[in-house]
Amino acid sequence: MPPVASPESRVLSIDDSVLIHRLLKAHLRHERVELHCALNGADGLRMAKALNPDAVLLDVDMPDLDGFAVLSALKAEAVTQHIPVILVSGSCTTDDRVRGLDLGAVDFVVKPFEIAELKARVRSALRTTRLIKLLAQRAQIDGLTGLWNRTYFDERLAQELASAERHGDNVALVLCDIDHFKAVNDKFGHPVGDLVLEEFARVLSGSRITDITCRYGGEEFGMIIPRADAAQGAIAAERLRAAVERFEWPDRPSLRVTASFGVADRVVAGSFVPSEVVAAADRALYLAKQTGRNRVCRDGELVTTSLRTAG
Ligand code: GH3
Ligand code: MG
Ligand code: MG
Repeated sequence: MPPVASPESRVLSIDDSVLIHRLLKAHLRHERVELHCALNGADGLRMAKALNPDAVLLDVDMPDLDGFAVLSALKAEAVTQHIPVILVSGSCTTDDRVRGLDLGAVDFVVKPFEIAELKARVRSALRTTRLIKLLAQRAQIDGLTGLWNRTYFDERLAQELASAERHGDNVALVLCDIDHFKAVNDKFGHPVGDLVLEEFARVLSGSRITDITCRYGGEEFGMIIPRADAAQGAIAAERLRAAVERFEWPDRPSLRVTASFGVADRVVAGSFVPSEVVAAADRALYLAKQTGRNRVCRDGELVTTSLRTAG
């Protein structure tokens, strides 16, 4: 299941004044904020990229790289462009404020500042970040089941395969499709079909925490298992197949749901290309469907099947 966001926020202060850093450290101590400090623009940029802070407090008047230059650089990079930046300046001319806000700062504070006001502005910037993160996460979560969605699946599979290529690891992929699901909708109605999908997703996500379970689309699901081969993937798939088959559906004693599973890994697929690994797992899934459903197939052969449907 998608993770819950961490409660602690990271704030990066970029200021050439050690005094300002000391003041912030003292006053942000009780704000559930992890404060990081950089004494010049170049270090600040490096730290912003490495730390991915939730907000940046940026001094305008610094030697070498000034606050406006740092702000422009932060906004030009994909990894840092969404971090809200509060400019802190000794000058309060309208021109400076307009320039800062036009460059993408969310706020502008004039030195010497009231600490209570600065804290309120930091809290406001952090609320913006939390909202952006929440929206970004929602865009990757399937609304019905709460599992990761297809967008996330595609991104994550590409990442895991790239990482496997760098480290010489394997990656297993399990594709799973509910058997005769159209008949469940036809017999019990679409709302019951939806409940089955929700419950089915709960059974699937009961597997190990390192497995990445996604709704691939409709009544199809995908599970990415990093650093595992197809044989290990097939064991995980068989556990899920049996759990689904055993499941007693609340209030629907006549309902029986089964699913078919296809397993591959990047070695079997002979490729680190996501679409080729998906195609290999899909071929195995097709075989599971063709040979009777409610079974696990891998590398063009049947691995396991239910005692109830065997033969
Ligand atoms: P097979 O064993 O060959 O997979 O048969 P099937 O009936 O499961 O496959 P088919 O592709 O013919 O039908 C899939 C059905 O899944 C049709 C579609 O209406 C239903 N479905 C897809 N998404 C949803 C959903 O979000 N909710 C509900 N209730 N049904 C859905
Ligand atoms: Mg299907
Ligand atoms: Mg199906």
